[in-house]
Amino acid sequence: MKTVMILGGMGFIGWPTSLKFLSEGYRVVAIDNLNRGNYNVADRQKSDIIFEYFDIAKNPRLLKECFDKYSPDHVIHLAEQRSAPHSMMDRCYTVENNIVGTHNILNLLAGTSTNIVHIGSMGVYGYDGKQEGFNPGSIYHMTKCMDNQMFRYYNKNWNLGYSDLHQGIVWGWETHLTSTSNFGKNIFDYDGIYGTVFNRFCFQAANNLPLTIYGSGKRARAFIHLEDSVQAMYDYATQRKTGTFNLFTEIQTISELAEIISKRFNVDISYINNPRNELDENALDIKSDYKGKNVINSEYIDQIVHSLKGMDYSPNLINNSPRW
Ligand code: USQ
Repeated sequence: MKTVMILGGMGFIGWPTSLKFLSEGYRVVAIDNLNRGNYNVADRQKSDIIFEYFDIAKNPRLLKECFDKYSPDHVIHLAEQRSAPHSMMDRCYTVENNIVGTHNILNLLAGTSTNIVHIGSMGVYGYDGKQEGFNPGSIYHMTKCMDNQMFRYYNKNWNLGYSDLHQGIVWGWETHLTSTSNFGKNIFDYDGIYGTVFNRFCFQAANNLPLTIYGSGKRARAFIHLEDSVQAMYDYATQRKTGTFNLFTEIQTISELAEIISKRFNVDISYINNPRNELDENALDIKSDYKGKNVINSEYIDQIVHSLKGMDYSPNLINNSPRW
């Protein structure tokens, strides 16, 4: 039986990825520090997924013990602080967690045949329309640029097999595997720090709250559905494609998304002074290396909004983004 080690294996993308590999017959070892909460871990431990609870940035010794014990064929690396707003509130934590964590695993992979798949971010290019060179807009995106440099170096020196997948904004909630398993719901973030724009708009519509467009909303962004993101990680890991790849299925502007959802659910749009330091308008001429199957459409919007109705929330987390 082949083994995959999924760093961040309990998170929003990590949990569905763990279930995906399990469904494909892998022994799955999910390592997670649960820094986003203890989401259904008791239920999830009833699955055949092996759960190891520690922080890969702080415990390189435990990481080595796990690596020696399980001898993974593939490593999927999702164990990073993944919020751009949070990275501007705690720059040191984001750098220490993301850069040291990535290096700790690379240090173990040097000279082995285990390949690594890492989730990067389309934001490394800066969203000024081009994809030539890195131009990160947040400390979070800066760490993704530095990760990429480390993958290239380990590849050059030790012939490391790596797939650095610069993905667009991952939208959606459940995958077909999380929704049909008995191990509880996937994480869903609606707040202004961890919630991402499309998911936030769906949550706001479900609660009859105005949709929060920052600035004019004429910013174009790349999007990929969670199901496609998971499938892509599986494909790149098992096909051992080495290099840096861009993964998204569609490009939408924030205001287009808000208008579709606003009309469908008859909710207002609220234009808020942009808390972020980013271009107010942009066009994107960028290419994707992966074709996802799922696009944002009214069927998906209805499905997500309806399933979010009735979820408890804290009103003061709707507009809690830091300014930078
Ligand atoms: N935005 C709004 N209103 C909101 C929230 C966001 O107008 O209520 C705008 C932001 O100003 C930004 C855009 O929507 O222009 C996207 O923001 P986001 O919070 O959805 O996404 P972002 O901060 O870029 O980061 C997210 C994930 C990150 C991933 C990245 C992919 O948190 O982990 O890497 O998407 S990408 O955007 O392609 O870099």
